[in-house]
Amino acid sequence: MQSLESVSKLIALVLRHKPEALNLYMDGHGWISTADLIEKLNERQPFTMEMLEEIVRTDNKQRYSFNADQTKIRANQGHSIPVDLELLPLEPPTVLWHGTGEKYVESINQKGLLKQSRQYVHLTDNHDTAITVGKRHGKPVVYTVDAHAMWQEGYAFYRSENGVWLTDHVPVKFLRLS
Ligand code: HQG
Repeated sequence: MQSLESVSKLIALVLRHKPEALNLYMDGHGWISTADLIEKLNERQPFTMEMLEEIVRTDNKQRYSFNADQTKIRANQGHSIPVDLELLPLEPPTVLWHGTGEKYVESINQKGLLKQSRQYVHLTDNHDTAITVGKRHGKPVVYTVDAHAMWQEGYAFYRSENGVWLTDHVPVKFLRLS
């Protein structure tokens, strides 16, 4: 039997990037029917609501949320497909951080932080988290983002259900290598 961790990876793929991988319908707010998801996963290996609840409850980044009656499930952030998570603009902390790979520094220093394939640029209020995220891309480097100045100039920030800060683009003038 596959581990819950590998099922979780598949769920992340489906809920963030590719609902069609399991032939599932996603609504405009990123929700997928819980019953349909369980049915599709159960076609591959025995899979129950209890297992899904455990994945959602124990996920180390709290990547997923159920709606109130648990009939629907969605990813809290990280989408590459356009979904409206109904997040409200929120004043950010004075500084935020972005961890990335050293190999991207030259390009980031020219163009600022771009969202690339995702819906937003992902920022964190935790420096250690930024280092961990950066390690996913090779030798890590961390940028400090002058979020306060951006907010004052009218840039919108959002915070996902699991505490990730999101924005559309961080121009170079708000970035400092830390
Ligand atoms: C880089 C994980 C060149 C950017 C994490 C990043 C996060 C540029 C990469 C979430 C650039 C995109 C997202 C530019 C940005 N030139 N490279 N101008 N601007 N980049 O994976 O932020 O574990 O799409 O620095 O915790 O690394 O999946 O974004 O290195 O919250 O739940 O382009 O994914 O969460 O990479 O990670 P990604 P990310 P999960």
